[in-house]
Amino acid sequence: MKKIIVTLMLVIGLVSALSACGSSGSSDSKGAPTAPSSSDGGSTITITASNFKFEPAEIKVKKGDKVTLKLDSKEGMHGISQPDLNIDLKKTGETVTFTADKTGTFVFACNVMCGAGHPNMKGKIIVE
Ligand SMILES: [Cu+2]
Repeated sequence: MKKIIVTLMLVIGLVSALSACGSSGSSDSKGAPTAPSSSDGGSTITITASNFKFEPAEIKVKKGDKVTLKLDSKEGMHGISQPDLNIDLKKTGETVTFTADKTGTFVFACNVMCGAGHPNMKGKIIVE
C-alpha cells in the first residue's frame, strides 16, 4: 500500500514538473535600441531629444543604407536638422527616410529654439 502511494506521488510530481516547464511563458526579447535592425528594408533609428541632448548622439550607418530617423522629444520642444542628408524634423513622432549615399560625418543640430542649451544640442551621423 505504501509503495502505491509513493509511486502515485512520484507520478504526480513528475507531471506537474513537466507542465510547469511547458507553460513557463514566452520571453519577449528587447533588442538594443540604437542598433539598426536590418539593411534590407531599411532600419529605423529613434533619436530621443531632451534638455539639452540627443540620445544617441552618435549614429553609425553603412554607405548605401536606407535609414529612417524618428524624433522622440521627451522634454521640451526639439528638432533635428541635417541639410546634407535632407533631414528636417520638428515634431515628436515625425520621421524622415534617407539613403546614406555618401560617406562622412554629418553633424545634426536642434532646429527648434528650445532654451539655454539649444546651441549645444548636436549629434552626428557617421556614414562609413
Ligand atoms: Cu533646440
